Amino acid sequence: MSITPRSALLVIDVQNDFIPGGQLPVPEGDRIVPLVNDLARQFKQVVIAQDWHPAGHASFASSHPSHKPYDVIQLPYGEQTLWPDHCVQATRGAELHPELNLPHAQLIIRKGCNPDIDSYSAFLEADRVTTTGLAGYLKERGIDTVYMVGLALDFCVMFSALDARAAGFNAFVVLDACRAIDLNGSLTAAIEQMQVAGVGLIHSTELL
Ligand code: VGL
Ligand code: ZN
Repeated sequence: MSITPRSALLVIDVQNDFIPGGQLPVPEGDRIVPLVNDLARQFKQVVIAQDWHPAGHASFASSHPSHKPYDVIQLPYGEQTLWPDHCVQATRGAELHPELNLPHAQLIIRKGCNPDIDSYSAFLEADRVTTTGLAGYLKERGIDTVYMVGLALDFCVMFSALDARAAGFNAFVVLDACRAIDLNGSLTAAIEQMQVAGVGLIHSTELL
């Protein structure tokens, strides 16, 4: 596989709250940053996804007084894992990691902005109907292949990869440029689901 002018890199949720010390830390989340920067230099087209919730978001355990973080509840669109408050719009925790170096990224797509609906995927909200517009943006630019890196592998990266495939793109996840939350077997399940969907699981050495 090789990067072409029709390839884009999607850098997913490399934000302070997902880094150790943040509100919803992904173990070793900070370790991917130098590799993400190196990979990004290989791409002309770089898109950044940013988890960007209003205060009181439906995915926050604090919005459901009888529940605690990591409980799973039923919302109108289906099952929702409840999280600690994280990536609240315009807070320090929502900012991109300070060492992320992506000066040539042309689009930052913010997701999870609807107070009632979560959005792990950078393409489709959790109601599975509302789009972020990202597929249209990429298609209008002639992109046919999307490479994904970032956090968390078993949530936002996986759902973005599945939706990239569903939208007709070739999709690759660069595993060593991701880290997982791994909640109740979510990492194993994510790998399986991506394989079934035809998402290529690759190592950064295949691109560098
Ligand atoms: C994420 C949980 C809640 C992610 C975002 O970026 O994987 N996970 N919001
Ligand atoms: Zn979130």
